[in-house]
Amino acid sequence: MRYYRLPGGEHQSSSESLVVIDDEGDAYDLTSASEDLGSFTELARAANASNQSIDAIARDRISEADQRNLDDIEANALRPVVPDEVWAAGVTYSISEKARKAESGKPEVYIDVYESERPELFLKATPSRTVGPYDSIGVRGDSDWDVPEPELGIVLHRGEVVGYTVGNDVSSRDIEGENPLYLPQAKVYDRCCSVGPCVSTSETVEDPHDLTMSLTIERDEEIAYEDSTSTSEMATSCETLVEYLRRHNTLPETLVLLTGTALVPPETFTLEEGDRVSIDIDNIGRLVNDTVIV
Ligand code: DO4
Ligand code: MG
Repeated sequence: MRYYRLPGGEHQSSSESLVVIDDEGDAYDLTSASEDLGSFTELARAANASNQSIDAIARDRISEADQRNLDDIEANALRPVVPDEVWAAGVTYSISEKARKAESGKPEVYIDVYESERPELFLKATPSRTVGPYDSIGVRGDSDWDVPEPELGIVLHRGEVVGYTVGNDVSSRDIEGENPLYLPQAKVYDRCCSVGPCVSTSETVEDPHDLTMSLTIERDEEIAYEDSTSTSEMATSCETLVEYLRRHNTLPETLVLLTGTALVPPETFTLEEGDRVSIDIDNIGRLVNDTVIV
């Protein structure tokens, strides 16, 4: 099932609601049924405490929940979770390795990491730097070559995989290309990350290594770039990424791990203010953001 965070319903005291779209495609406001289910994190806590799956708890509450209009869900969705930390993996697809080799004066570090067992993992964003659907993603004002990076996001609760979301690891290619040690500046800044529109549980996603992912960038109402690929192209697995992230590293309660970009616009492309970026991943949904210079 797919879980959204929305502004609260008309007759509710809570300012936000946890809304589920069930397997039949109907939407229910779980917070209207139980005030203790105000967010996906609270639902994950309840599942943990009762040793049930997240979807089983939601199914139990649906009969008492108000139905929500499907039309306004994606348009009004907020970040589905507010992750304490967002981490990201790099160079997990062959296309990303090629892009790094082309942009960097030190291509050997990328070839080496692509071929190594240990993945590249980096801290990507904090809650204040992470935006949700239809909010603006940021491009650094001191960078001239910037791209969205569409990535499958793994959602972890207390270190366990509880679902998947869509993520955008917005990045400066020229800052990282100048020197790999500038990676944190190429990756971490205001509005550098977007997640949403929902969390889709592992049962709904089925195989995270077999999902079609598409990227569309619109400029002045025309398509400036579009392409699609599959997560089956990933050279590592989600399990391996999670296993390395957890090593000697106590994870916060809610964390999103982005699994690396599989789509890279041509070298002549750079994001501009006003560009609309849409990322679709099968069985999850579409994450849409406009672009601002920060
Ligand atoms: O090594 C740089 C990061 C690459 C990255 O973010 C990606 O492959 O998605
Ligand atoms: Mg990336």
